[in-house]
Amino acid sequence: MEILQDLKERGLINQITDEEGLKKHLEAGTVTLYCGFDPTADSLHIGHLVPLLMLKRFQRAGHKPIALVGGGTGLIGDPSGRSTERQLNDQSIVQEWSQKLKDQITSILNTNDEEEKVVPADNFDWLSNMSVIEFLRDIGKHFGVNYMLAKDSVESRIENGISFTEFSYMILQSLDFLNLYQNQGCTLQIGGSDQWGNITAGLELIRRTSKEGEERQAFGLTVPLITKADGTKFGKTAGGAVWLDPEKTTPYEFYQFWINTDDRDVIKFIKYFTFLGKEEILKLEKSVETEPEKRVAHTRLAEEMTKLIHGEKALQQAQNISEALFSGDIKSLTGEEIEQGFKDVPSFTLEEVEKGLVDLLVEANISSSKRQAREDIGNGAVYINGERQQDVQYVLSNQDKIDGKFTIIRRGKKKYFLIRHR
Ligand code: 545
Repeated sequence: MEILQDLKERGLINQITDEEGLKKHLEAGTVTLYCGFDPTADSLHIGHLVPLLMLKRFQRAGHKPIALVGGGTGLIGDPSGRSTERQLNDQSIVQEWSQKLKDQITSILNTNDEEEKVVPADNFDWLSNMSVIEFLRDIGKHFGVNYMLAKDSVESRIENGISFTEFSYMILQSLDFLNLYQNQGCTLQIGGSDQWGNITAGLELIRRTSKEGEERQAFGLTVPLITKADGTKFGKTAGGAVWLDPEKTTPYEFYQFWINTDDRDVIKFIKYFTFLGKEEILKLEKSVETEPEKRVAHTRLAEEMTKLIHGEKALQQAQNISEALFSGDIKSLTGEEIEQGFKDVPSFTLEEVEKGLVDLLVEANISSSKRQAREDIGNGAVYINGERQQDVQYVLSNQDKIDGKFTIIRRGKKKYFLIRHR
């Protein structure tokens, strides 16, 4: 199917600078396009995924994507979508984060050997070498201050203040577009709707720097802001953002995030985030209507996303953990899975090899006193690795250790505690 048509049907298009022109341009041959990511954090989160995966959609349609990391612009700070001035980060931090983003982006985009590899570009390479004379003489001259003041990103900041540094940001992003246009034949920039002003500024620069009689054609396309049926912000959980870095958001948490999607949003998210085709999506849509209790669409969304970002093995583990927590059959889990699944439960490090259960419950703060501990055990409220233990004399030993490292204690229906063994 034609790429723009597919994107439209998925609800992925917010604005295009010249839709008819872009359509023709895409039909005429391979188009080189780009999207930029500034190193303002050490990882992307799921809010950045839609434009990132958009690069992949274009790639699958035969076009050539460039992922740009803003090693240069990350030192300046984009005012777009922000109500206050950014705090500048040290150069060493920005460099470190740039590398992390590059690794993350390449690992997500380069999953299939058959597709051409996406190599990240870094605007530090050309911005850091530019002289201030060249910047003001050759580039700055093409930007009217009134034009810049009228941009949303600037206009909305006039009242509270904006530094010359952030005010100038759009010129740098424009310079990138011009540079990629001239050196790599890049004719399309994509981004979130907050990037519209920067993208169109770049198109303006490309036009203004063309030679007499030279026909220049370039385009901009933005993806919509993701909204949720309940009106809350997309991509946030009680624990904060949902990161793509497994050290920051475990694959299990990541999987759970998608599983917990509101019924009213699940099909929209499948269209936004997965590569599933029309037919399949239609079937899933039916299942939401006819058998919502089965949560077929939610499960599929969580599977597709976890596999895409973390790989097959991590998905398997996330499923094992979810299954074990649901059934209470903890014993079947590996140490690695335990670590992930019980990351946020209270934990206690046990030094002794053997320990009476009553003492353990008190020392680990699971029961409030010895008397309470005996009562809890007697009542059948205490479980070791998913199995009820009603013997108040019970002594915890090596055989209760999972992978030689962990014991899971549960009190009541779902209060879990992690015992770590030395
Ligand atoms: C820099 C130089 C360019 C082109 C683009 C840029 C970056 C752009 C920007 N983009 C956002 C961003 O967020 C931080 C990501 C890493 C932690 O600020 N000026 O860098 C987001 N972008 C993706 C989408 C966005 C945007 O990376 O465009 O809309 C979020 O969905 O906010 O030459």
